[in-house]
Amino acid sequence: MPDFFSLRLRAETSGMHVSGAERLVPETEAAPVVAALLERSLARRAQRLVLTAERVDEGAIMEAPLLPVTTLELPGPLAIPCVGGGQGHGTRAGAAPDPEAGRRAAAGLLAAAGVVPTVAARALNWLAAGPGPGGRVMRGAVLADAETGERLEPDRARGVRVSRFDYHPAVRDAVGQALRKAGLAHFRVGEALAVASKVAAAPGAVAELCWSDDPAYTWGYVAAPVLGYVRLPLKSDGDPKGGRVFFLRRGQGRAAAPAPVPAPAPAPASAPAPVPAGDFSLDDYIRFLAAKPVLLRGPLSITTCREEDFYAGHALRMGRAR
Ligand code: PML
Repeated sequence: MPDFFSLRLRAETSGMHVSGAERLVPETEAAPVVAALLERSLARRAQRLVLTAERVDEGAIMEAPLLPVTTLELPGPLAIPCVGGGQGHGTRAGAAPDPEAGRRAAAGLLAAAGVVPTVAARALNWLAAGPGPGGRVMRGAVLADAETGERLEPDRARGVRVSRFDYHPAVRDAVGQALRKAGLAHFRVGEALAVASKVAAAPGAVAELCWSDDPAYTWGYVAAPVLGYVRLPLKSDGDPKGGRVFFLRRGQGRAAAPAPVPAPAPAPASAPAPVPAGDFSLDDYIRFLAAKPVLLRGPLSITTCREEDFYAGHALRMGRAR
């Protein structure tokens, strides 16, 4: 195997972050991928582009499973029964039937994944109001203790970054095809699924809540090792507030935390097992997200499912507090 390159492109205008891109590719693919990243950023007419290319020893790379994707159908005019992919639903910006129902469902999913319900409610409010100073959106993610809700990111303005990850070259094309076939061709879905899959592979990961700060993109997700990547409408068209919250259970050395709600029985075939919280520090967690090179592998499952069917299928308790 050749060495890999971590490629990171940041686009800025007037000192403000406009967009970013992240790839981890074999050396032989680095040049065309750099060209494609530049082309995409140039099309957005950013004033300043900063490209970082770093050689990564193949031996340092860890493989992690892709989270299974579910688009959750909430009660409302667009509800359809639990079916496989290919519905094309949930991809259009502005297609969100009811973001309030989405946020209620997200709170239930977070609780089922092991986030204390009051912490989940607080996190929904952070993203709704803008989690940064003065209600601004953050470039990186909020980090929250799943038990206490304590905010743990060292820099409240920037948040924590997820970097050095990509789809494994052996599955990248197949993942793209599967997403397109399921009507999930929007670039945000593919990028977010990769972020969420790396985040779920971190030691101590409990769950993630995300919706876009793109005013025209109204879908978001709750992701967790025990749930997979669950898409749902989470905001109204035109709303510029959004971001990510990563919930973690800290390692030994802190007050011991009770086990999370569900013991999925049987575990869904394609969902990866949660990574146990071992003896790791907050620094270890942040370093894993930013620095550990991770390649994500399939198989990728994509389904559309009603909320109650989803819980039944996962043997999880709906919206349960612990
Ligand atoms: C989805 O449609 O699956 C949710 C994507 C969230 C994208 C968040 C972002 O990158 O802005």
